[in-house]
Amino acid sequence: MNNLSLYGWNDTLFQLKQASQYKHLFHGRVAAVNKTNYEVIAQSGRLLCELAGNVLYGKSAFELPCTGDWVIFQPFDNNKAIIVDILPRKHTLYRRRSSTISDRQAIASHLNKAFIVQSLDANFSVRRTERFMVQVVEENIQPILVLTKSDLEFNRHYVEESLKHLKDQIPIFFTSILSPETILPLQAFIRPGESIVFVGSSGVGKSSLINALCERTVFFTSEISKSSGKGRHTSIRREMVLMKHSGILIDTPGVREFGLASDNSQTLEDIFDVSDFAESCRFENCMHLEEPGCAVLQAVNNGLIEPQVYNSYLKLRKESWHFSSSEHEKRQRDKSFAKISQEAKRIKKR
Ligand SMILES: Nc1nc2c(ncn2[C@@H]2O[C@H](COP(=O)(O)OP(=O)(O)O)[C@@H](O)[C@H]2O)c(=O)[nH]1
Ligand SMILES: [Mg+2]
Ligand SMILES: [Zn+2]
Repeated sequence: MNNLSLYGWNDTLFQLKQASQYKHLFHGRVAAVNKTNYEVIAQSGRLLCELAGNVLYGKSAFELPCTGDWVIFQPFDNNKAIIVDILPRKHTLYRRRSSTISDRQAIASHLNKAFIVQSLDANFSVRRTERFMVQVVEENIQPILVLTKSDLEFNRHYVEESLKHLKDQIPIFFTSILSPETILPLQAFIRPGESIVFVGSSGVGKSSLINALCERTVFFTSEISKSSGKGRHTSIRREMVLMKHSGILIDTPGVREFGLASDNSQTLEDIFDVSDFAESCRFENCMHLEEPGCAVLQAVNNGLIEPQVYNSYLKLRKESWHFSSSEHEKRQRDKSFAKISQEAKRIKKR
């Protein structure tokens, strides 16, 4: 028997369930997504589930269950069930599906925190931290930067200097799986019932960190190849585990590219501290590019915003605009297509 409140079940979710036509059935949380089925943690245990037709065909790919989703199911056999409904998603981490312009891909949902994991060797990158932060903050998930392998040689001064424009917005932890005292503060930072997703490149130590936090081996870790310095891909799916009764940890395989699936310029202004200056721009709709009286440009010229930070802001803003306008266009297209097919049905009936 599982106590689902350990897995994050709460009153808000209970209320959401009441709105479903299937509210009299059981609920559970998706722990892993396999090629042809879903592993769901329910009160009765771990179930293998498939999707009911109405769920499968009534939705876009990004709306199908992802790890962390709460679902309602109809059991049909020992440990087997059919998912008939998905509770509305909150705090979901999306990314842009690679090699598409505006397709979202859901990574995990119902999240409280996101651990952005980077190793203190060659992997450390402020630009990548900013990119993850935009996507995480957009969904009101708290971002945390975890810098791993602190037992290796690294330049602490350089690391701290390059993060100084972010330090008020993201807690930073230095960890090493070789020193338990660096793991304890992170463990204490995770509150009971909270869900945390781990994101970052392959080989940075996400799975090792989860094992250290859980104080047991829940995930395989990879050996670093001596020639390339890179880890092999060992995690191939997103999977949720329970940390010693106090938090839900979701491992993800490293992605080579993390394209923004964001459509809110305010998030970007806030992360990059542009909003403080933007209030003083002469024009209310200032784009901070070359307008006269732009307080943001002035801050760049005065050295209050570093040029590389400003450039990073522009780059991510462009990407996010591109995504949201393409997504908007696609939605309009889908709408007019739905209209045409309805019209066609009506004509047929006549
Ligand atoms: N020196 C050192 N190596 C680590 C640390 N954490 C992980 N590693 C090693 O880094 C490699 C990749 O770790 P893994 O957890 O599989 O990375 P993942 O791909 O992000 O899940 C493994 O060989 C780990 O032993 C650390 O804190 N210090
Ligand atoms: Mg891994
Ligand atoms: Zn401006």
